[in-house]
Amino acid sequence: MLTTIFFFAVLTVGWTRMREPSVHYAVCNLRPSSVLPNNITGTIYFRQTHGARKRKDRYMQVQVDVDNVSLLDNTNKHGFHVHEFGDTSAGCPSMGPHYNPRGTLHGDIMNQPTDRHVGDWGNLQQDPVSGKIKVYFVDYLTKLHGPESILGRGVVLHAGQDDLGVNKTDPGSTSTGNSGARLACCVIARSAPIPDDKFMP
Ligand SMILES: [Cu+2]
Ligand SMILES: [Zn+2]
Repeated sequence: MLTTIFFFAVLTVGWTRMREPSVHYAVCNLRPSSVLPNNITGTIYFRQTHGARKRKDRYMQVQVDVDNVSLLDNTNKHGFHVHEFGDTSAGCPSMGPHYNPRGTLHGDIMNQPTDRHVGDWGNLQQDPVSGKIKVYFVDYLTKLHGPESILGRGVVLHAGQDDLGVNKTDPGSTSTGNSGARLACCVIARSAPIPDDKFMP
């Protein structure tokens, strides 16, 4: 009898836990690539509610705050992606190719999962006068939990504009969006809860 009660107690607690949404936080401290010196500094904040009831509430929220982006591209746009490795041993090139757990081609953040990499975040627009990038966006595909979690992987800010993979006959376009050199990068790390006011939707 006692065993039965215990069994159901464990089951009930387990079930409640499974249904409880959990909020995951991460940060990434952007620094210049050692192989392409510049003065970029910045922080990227991540928040995601795992198990939220509404689909939209499960999207990953990303706040990007970057300073001192030099004007290396006349469009003022910079490709921005998750790369496979959180490794900066030999500068940002050590982060390897785009994180691509599904074996798909490069694309835009707005594309279907079959037509983009998991961490394809398109372009960030810099302010041409101040050299700052201050952007908030959400992504339905990237995750801070589960088998495709981006924790421990790399984020790269590129010198050039991402062509979003539109030129299907160009291997550069379908792998990296021809985004050019890696200006700055950082490793995505689990963090303590981030205050709401850091996120500016
Ligand atoms: Cu990239
Ligand atoms: Zn990509």
